[in-house]
Amino acid sequence: MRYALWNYLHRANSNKQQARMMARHWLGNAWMKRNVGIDRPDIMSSSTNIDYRELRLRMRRGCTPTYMSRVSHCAFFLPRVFSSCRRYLGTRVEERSPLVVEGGTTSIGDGVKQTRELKESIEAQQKHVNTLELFGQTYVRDEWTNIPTMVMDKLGRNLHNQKHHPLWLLKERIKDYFYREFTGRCHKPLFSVHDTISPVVTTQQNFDSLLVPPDHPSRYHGESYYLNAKHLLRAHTSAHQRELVSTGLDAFLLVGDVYRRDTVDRSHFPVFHQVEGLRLFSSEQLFASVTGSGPAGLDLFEAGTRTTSKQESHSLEAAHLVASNLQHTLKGLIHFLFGTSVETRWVPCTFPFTHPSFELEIKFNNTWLEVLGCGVTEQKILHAAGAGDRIGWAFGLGLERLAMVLFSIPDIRLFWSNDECFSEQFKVDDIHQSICFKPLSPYPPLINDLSFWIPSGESFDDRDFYELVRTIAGELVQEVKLIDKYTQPGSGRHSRCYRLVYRHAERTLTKGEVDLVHRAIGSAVETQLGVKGRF
Ligand code: FA5
Ligand code: MG
Repeated sequence: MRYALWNYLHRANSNKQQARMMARHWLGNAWMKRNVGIDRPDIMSSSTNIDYRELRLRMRRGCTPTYMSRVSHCAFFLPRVFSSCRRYLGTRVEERSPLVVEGGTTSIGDGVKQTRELKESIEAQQKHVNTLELFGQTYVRDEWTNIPTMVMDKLGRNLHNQKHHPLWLLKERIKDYFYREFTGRCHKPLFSVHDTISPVVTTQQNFDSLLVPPDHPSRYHGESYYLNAKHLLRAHTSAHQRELVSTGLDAFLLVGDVYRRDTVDRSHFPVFHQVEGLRLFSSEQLFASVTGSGPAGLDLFEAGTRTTSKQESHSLEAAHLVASNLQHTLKGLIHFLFGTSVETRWVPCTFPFTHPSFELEIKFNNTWLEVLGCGVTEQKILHAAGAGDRIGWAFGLGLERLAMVLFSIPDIRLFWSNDECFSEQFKVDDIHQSICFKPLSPYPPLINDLSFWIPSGESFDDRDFYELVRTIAGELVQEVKLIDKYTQPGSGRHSRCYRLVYRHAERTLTKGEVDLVHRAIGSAVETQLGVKGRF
């Protein structure tokens, strides 16, 4: 079937160079090298049509779901192949979102000849239609399921655990700070570290356990990646706070990959990594020995409490001490990582699970970049976790953002790079060795705008558009910006214009390649988001 697709791509494109490039992208470099390193006459047959019999046979014989997602990606451009895929795999290839990966990693069937085998094969196929398999668990799909291949492919990569990856390096430095600074009896580290907890969580863990109200926007379908109505890929590492506290821990760091449907720019990515920190104190510990930060802590605490009228259930004085200790700890961490070379500021904010709450921003390339959120943990959460009347703080920091500042990495997509020029720069013997990232050759951006009408009375969610762009363009798009909004007098319909900056992190893109992807996005917004293109 790959031959058939290659054949189709090659014949459908007058530009052979471009056809090769698309084929490499979708069929994989290794396959291309093996099979079409030099144009093979048997593949480049004289027929201009796909051999559908061959296609059907190969589909039945063992298409893995991942492979099917690639096929359906191609199918975006190849309606005939697409309908054929659908005919044989039913809803495994979704029309609305061609990049959705279905099922686990086993193949569908095995050359079905006998009736019994055929029946089994159909049953197995049906199972894949209705389920998703992740980390050995099966989840029943429903109308909440919305995980695209691009995200699925990143599951299990665990960049934070890959030795010498910049995120691993930063994690190790953060651990080192906590191990050195906070020790208990016999100099044993106070903080335990957990970095292998599965990112699949329940809505109970991600929201309810943290007092996120039922109507809170973070619960919207468009905000997160759901396996089904009850399970999602964690949107923050705070999802595990309650379970870890309830195991009796009172000081821990939790490092993990987190997933969000978010904006597209240099400092946001749908998959990123957070370090969660939490520390609890008994009131004796607190009043006897906690280190605060003097008047600066008081200012911070007061700024935070002014932002909301919520009543604290624990004493203001204790909360004040905890907030000061939190600030002291984080200031120490920033100093440990950066010395005095960065400018920082605290910004009061709100989280349902802490009060008061703050964000820390660092000046990076002349703009303020938010790197973490933190606060005094809501007492209700600690009670529910069985922590009695202890009180404490928690923080959640974005590893990518801190690493960008620390190593001068200009674009968040680079963390996923397989280019050795990138990874080699972080291979150091000592985790504290200073590293200043040398940017890979600066590949030029290609900028294309996209405008469309939204029918009057219809709502339109930017994030659906971002998601669609990511689904089709993958990591070719560096940034999507809304540059114009307009309402037509009379008809009441709205127009929007987005600017798409195409830029590959590791190579120069050609205009032809980008035009093709841009056109595909143009037709997908019409068919999938119900708008009318102005192109
Ligand atoms: C949270 O996720 C809270 N759970 C943090 C927290 C923990 C608060 C404990 C209080 C107590 P927030 O959504 O602000 O907060 O994300 C925390 C950090 O993750 C951000 O400061 C940023 O550094 C990083 N981050 C958030 N979204 C993205 C993204 N799309 N790409 C890269 N990094 C991100
Ligand atoms: Mg934030």
